[in-house]
Amino acid sequence: MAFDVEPLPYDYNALEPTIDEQTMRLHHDKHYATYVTNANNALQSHSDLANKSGEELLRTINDVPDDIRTTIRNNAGGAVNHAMFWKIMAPNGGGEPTGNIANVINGLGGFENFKTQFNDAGAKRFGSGWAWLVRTSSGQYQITSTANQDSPFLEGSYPIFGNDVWEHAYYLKYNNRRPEYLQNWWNVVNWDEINNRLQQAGG
Ligand code: MN3
Repeated sequence: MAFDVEPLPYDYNALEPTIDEQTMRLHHDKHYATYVTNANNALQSHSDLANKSGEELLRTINDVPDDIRTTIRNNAGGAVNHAMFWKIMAPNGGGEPTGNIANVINGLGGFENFKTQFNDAGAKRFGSGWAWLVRTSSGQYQITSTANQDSPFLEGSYPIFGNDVWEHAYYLKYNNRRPEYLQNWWNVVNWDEINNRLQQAGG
């Protein structure tokens, strides 16, 4: 399949003051768009992979030919991760979790405890990567983190939601203060979309 640059579901400045307009413009139009372009370029020479979705490509990464495997891991990963990221944020987001995700989070020790653990996973990710809540193939919910653009799909887990802790996600506004970004990010979390993803994950 060819990846599309999915438009932001809100204006570039809609997540202010949590995430500034310039960061959103660069992050969406440059960083994300480049992952999409690179993934599509790699797939051009492999028409046999044309029917696979991004999720399928990542779930079956070992079936992707050697010459493009790393490119797909990084760039299909980047395309899929960011397509999720834009949607799980919203201008009127934040607040306490609602619906089924509230039950999952309560099962993991409650929202305050959950935020602390999730932020810790993001803060301790050395270099670039993501913090995640995943549903494993055996139906367990876990807070994890991955390096680079590695997707939980690579390990057979479903990414319920994740936060991007690459410097490009926060550096213009927060500089080196990643923990402050992680803390503020909860103000723009879109629980409705996260509940949609939880359902897709089978939870
Ligand atoms: Mn990013």
